[in-house]
Amino acid sequence: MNHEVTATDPAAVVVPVQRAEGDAQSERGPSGPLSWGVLTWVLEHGGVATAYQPIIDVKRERIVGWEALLRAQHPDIGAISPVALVEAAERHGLLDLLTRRIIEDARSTMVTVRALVRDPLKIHLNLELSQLREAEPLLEWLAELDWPADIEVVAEITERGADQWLPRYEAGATILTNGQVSLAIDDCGSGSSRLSFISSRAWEVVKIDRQLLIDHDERRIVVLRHLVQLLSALNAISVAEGIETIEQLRLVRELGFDEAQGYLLGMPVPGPTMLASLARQGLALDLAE
Ligand code: G
Ligand code: MN
Repeated sequence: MNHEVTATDPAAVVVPVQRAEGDAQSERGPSGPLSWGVLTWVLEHGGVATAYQPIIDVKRERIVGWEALLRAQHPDIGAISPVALVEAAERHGLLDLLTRRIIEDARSTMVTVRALVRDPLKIHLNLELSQLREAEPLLEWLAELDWPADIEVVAEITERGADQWLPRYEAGATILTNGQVSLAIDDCGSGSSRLSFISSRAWEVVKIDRQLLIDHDERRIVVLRHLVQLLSALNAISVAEGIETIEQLRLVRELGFDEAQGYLLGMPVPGPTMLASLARQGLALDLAE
């Protein structure tokens, strides 16, 4: 009865390693802000989808969960950058609607995952810092949402562009943690990130931005090593983002990161593809009764 998501070599853990064209969406997109017309078209005509990228436990070499990622497509434009779509949705007051769509997709996908796999698993969702507000209906809804047993919900909050952790963010975070939703710092170490963010609250997870793992020299490695130790001392799970090479994976393992994510370990794929991949690993034989 093998229901575990295992692999001897994490480089072989899941899906193909090459930079598949299927993820070009995370990087391409029109330049300049998206128009209202494009935004409403993708929302109304099924142009928005959710992709799932595996997160790997570095020591046990197993999938521990997935990050649900926004993907969007328009017939004239092609793939739309999620960053541009989120920006436009926020500008037009439609970000909560977009977020709900992704979370609903993630919830129904995890219902099927639970029918295939018995292990405790995590689902990571993304929220903008601006969505953390006191008495925020989206947060209340998420905190009360019913998930399958043993699915931990982790809300990733990007610290990109944030100045400091404000009381209103804490109020929103408390709604989530009261509903057993864990909180993660996303893109930690990117751009103008602040160390004060890390110490602002008891983050369950901190995801280290992929920039920190590119072009790592001796000094950078010292910083990363101490960062991992710092996170461990704070009881936060450390996740290395954007692992694309075996060399980066070796480094991440050597530095003692808890978890890792990146094209090497698994591309973001549509829900049905992710579920088919789980089923192909024989997991369908271990259906929960
Ligand atoms: O901000 P956040 O970390 O949530 O963004 C995740 C984005 O990074 C997604 O769009 C995803 O497709 C992309 N991504 C995931 N893994 C990799 C990787 O290994 N390399 C690069 N360049 N991008 C990645
Ligand atoms: Mn994220």
